[in-house]
Amino acid sequence: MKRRNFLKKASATGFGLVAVSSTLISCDEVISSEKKIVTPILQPVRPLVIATWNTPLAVETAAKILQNGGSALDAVEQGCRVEEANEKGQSVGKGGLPDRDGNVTLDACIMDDKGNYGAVLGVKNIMHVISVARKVMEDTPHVMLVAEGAEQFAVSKGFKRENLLTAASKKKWEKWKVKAAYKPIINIENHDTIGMLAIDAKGNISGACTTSGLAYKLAGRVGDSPIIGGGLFVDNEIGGASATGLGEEVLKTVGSFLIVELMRQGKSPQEACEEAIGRIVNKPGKDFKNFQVGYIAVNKQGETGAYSIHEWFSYNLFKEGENKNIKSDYFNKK
Ligand code: SD4
Repeated sequence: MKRRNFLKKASATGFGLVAVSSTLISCDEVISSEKKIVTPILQPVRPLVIATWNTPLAVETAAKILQNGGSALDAVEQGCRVEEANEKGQSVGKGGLPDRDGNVTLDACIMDDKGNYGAVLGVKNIMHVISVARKVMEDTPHVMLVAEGAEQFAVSKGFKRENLLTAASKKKWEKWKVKAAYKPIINIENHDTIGMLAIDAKGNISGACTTSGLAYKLAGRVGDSPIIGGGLFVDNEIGGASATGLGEEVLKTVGSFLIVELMRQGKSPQEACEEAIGRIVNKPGKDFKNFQVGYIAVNKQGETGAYSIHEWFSYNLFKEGENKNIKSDYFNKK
């Protein structure tokens, strides 16, 4: 079969070659002459990094690791550390906004290409919680540690205790305290909670997610970010997904797991993200005007997707040597 005919036939039979960002490397040799079954061989796009919000430095850091032959796991850990150390970002790491009592508590999780997972929840005084989550995954038989136990574990592994409340975040909290209205409304326009997914040169996928959670949350509140299947899920056979926004809504729909399972059933990352947002906004009577949720996803071929409830969600994508911030498509077009 000639290549042109093959392409015509492939799109007519729903192979969707146009939408696939992978490179077609061969076609003739995979056409069985007896059954005429066409199986395009696609070369996945790699290395690749995708991360929530405007996080160019974090993505660049991860991309450099991958370009030097590093693993997706190292890439997502090191990428997330950039945002944890960025004091200007007020929803992650040092400089994160505190809970209503003035304590900065961090949540993080990491998942590798073998399906291993580690997380820490509600940790005070430790900046690089993503690395603590990795230690939980690699050095303990457990998957989650919380609060004081997680902090003690971190210290036992050589992490330094430090004050995470910066002067700028303290000032904002003090201003909030004047009225202390407990309305955990998530800012729709901009955040820096980082969920990151990467594919390395071997084609393996890993993911990580780190946050200080909702500003002025009740002490002890934990959102989706450190919860497997909520803020993050990776299945190396299929792809990965990560979430940002109002964690309660992500958790109620097990958003990241849902996206990966939808991709397993044949949906593209974009279609899967859109359906996951649909599960939130299409609940009868759901008033989604005042909260944001955004998803990113990647599949094994390196196709990516992103979708949010409202405008202004963006993500950074490193692909084919370029690192770009891209505005996500969204549901609430009015
Ligand atoms: C949470 N999903 O704790 C996080 C918040 C977030 O940018 O994404 N903020 O619910």
